[in-house]
Amino acid sequence: MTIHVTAFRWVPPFAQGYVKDLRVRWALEEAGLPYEATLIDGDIQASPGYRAQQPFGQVPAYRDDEVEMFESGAIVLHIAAKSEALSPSDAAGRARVSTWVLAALNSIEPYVDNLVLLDVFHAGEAWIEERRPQAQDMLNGRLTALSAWLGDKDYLEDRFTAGDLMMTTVLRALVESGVLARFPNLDAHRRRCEARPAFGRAMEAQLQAYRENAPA
Ligand SMILES: N[C@@H](CCC(=O)N[C@@H](CS)C(=O)NCC(=O)O)C(=O)O
Repeated sequence: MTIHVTAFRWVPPFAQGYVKDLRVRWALEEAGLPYEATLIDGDIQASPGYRAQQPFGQVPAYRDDEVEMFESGAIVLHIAAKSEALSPSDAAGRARVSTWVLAALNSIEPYVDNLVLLDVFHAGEAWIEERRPQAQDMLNGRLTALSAWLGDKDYLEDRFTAGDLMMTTVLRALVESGVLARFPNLDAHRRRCEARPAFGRAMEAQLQAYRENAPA
């Protein structure tokens, strides 16, 4: 089976290591499935051909011998269905994996983005200082609940799954702000997951493309 994943040829340093093809690369590494990355730029993003594959012109898009997909969460769940490394094979276990992947994307990521994107896209604008406390409070509520669920467990369920993978990719956006450090068990979970060799290989593959295609 040949697997193709789209990724950016290059992004500015602040985004390097955070572009969402990382989720798919990581899942494929955990599953032991080789893949080819198709590197794209702004022209390709805007092209009708790419929009036919990814309507919003974003990365990642995914293709294998059977399916064509976009949305990192959907892609990771597709890969998880192929690999015990990412999901138990029984219906009850699979349901928990889907639940946590969706929880990461739907119940946590919007609150992370509300806070983090203030400084990414609106740095220096006066209104963000009025908005920040509210965004911080809403995020704190979600992280407090997630932290209570995790407790002293190593993973969100009784083993590593695609749910932990997705949650890690969401939570790691909070490291630089210092927010995650206020939730030691969530930060430890993030570190535990990032220490997995498959994460390291995925990260290196993303960064290698940027090194090779850095603007002169
Ligand atoms: N919900 C999408 C979001 C994908 C996404 O935000 N991709 C970003 C990179 S991390 C992108 O392609 N941004 C460029 C753009 O939106 O034009 C997913 O999870 O796949």
